[in-house]
This record gives sequence, structure tokens and C-alpha cells, in this order.
Amino acid sequence: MTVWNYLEEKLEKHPLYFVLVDPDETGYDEAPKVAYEAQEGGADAILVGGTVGVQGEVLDSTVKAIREAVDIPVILFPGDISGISKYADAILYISLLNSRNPYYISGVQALAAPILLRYGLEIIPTAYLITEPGQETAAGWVGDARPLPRRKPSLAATYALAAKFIGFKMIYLEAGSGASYPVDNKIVAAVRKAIGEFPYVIVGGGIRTPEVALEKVKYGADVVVTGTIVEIVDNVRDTVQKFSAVIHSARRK
Ligand code: 1GP
Repeated sequence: MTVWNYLEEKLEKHPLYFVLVDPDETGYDEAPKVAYEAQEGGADAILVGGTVGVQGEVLDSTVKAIREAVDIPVILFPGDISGISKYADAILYISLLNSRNPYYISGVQALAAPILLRYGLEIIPTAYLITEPGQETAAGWVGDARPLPRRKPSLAATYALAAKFIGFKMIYLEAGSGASYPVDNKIVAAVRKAIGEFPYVIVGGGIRTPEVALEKVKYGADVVVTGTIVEIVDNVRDTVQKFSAVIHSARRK
């Protein structure tokens, strides 16, 4: 079964919860353990990636170890061409649509394409939209994004509609890892309203409690991502369990 089919099948039942493992933050040795605990807590997939410090041989061996540690899909969430590993199941093939730099919109995708073909990685075409306060995070700064403003949800909706028309299968609304506040509910709602049921909407960045995760789902997120929280808690499994229980018992909008 493809990762895409797995995700679609699950989405028919309930919203999904992805745990982002950034090996540069968890520590490369810890990453497989964190991924395993996340799986046991009920995560639907593991995203592996980070904006800086996630590349090369050490990324490869870590993705391989994560792949061996869990049964759920391991999906790359690369910050650049260097964030690719053949040991993953799939890749969020992301285009940062609201970047000022064409490299992050189409350049990196072109440079990565031949190696992705060689590796046979499953491709999940994903529009990446950085919203406020993404400017204060590594993804926004490195990606040279013009963060979509909270006060104008219609702008985010416009970009999302463009993403739908271009043919992306996922739209990732991102406040940035460690953001001081998450993607605004009004942005999530405006995007959902503009695009209808498809593409699926992922929301991440700055989500630290199950209550906030639930809000994002209620306003229209199909998938919620948390990263930082698993880096700072003592008990990853318990924390992930609290998020997954709330997200899985919600209904998709
Ligand atoms: C970052 O959306 C993810 O790309 C997760 O963000 O680390 O703030 O949970 P946090």
C-alpha cells in the first residue's frame, strides 16, 4: 500500500496526527526512540526533517534506524535538497509558494527530482505556506518567506486556492517550528472554505497543547503536526497519546 493510500484510508475515519522528529533537536541517537514512543502514543506518521543540521550520512543512518523502529510511515520533511534519504517511505515534495526566492518555489524541486526518481521515493506534492509569526522561525527566515498575515486570512486563502488549481495534494500551513503562536484559526478556516475538501490541509508550528490541536481540526485541519513538544517533555508516549486521543476523536470539517 502506498503512503498516500494509507493516509487517505485513515482520513476517512478521522483527522490525523503527525509527529515531527528533527534529529538536530532530539539528538541523532535519540531520534529512533522518540519516533517509536510517538508511534506507541498513537501518531499516524513520523515526519523527519529540519531546516538546519539535518543532512548527509548521519541523516541516512537515522532515517534507516527510525524506519526499523516503527511500522507507521516515515515521511521526509526536507528543509533543502540535503534533507533527502532513500530509507524513508515518502517525501513531502514541498514548494514554499510564498517565498521571495524562486529557489524555494521550484529550484530545489528541480535539483532534487533526478535523485528522487533514482531512489523511488513516493512523492507527496505539498504546497508550503508560511503564515505569521513564521518570520521569527528558521523555516521562514531561511526560506525567505513573506509570512501570510493574520489580519488578512483572505490572502492565505488565495494562495491555497492557487495551490489547489496547480494540483498540489497537500497544503501545509506553517507557523514555523517553535513559533510563539500557531497558525491563526481564521486562516485555517479561510483556507478550508476556499479549497473545499481537497487538497488536505496540514497545520503545524507552535502547537503545544491538545486543546490547540483540536481547535485547528475544528477550523478545518486534516492533519496536525507537532515537533517541539516531543523535544521538551520527559514522557513522549504519554504526551503524544494525549494529542492523538483528542485529534482522533474529532470529526473532520
Ligand atoms: C514545524 O510544523 C512543525 O515544521 C512543528 O512545529 O516544532 O512548533 O511543533 P513545532
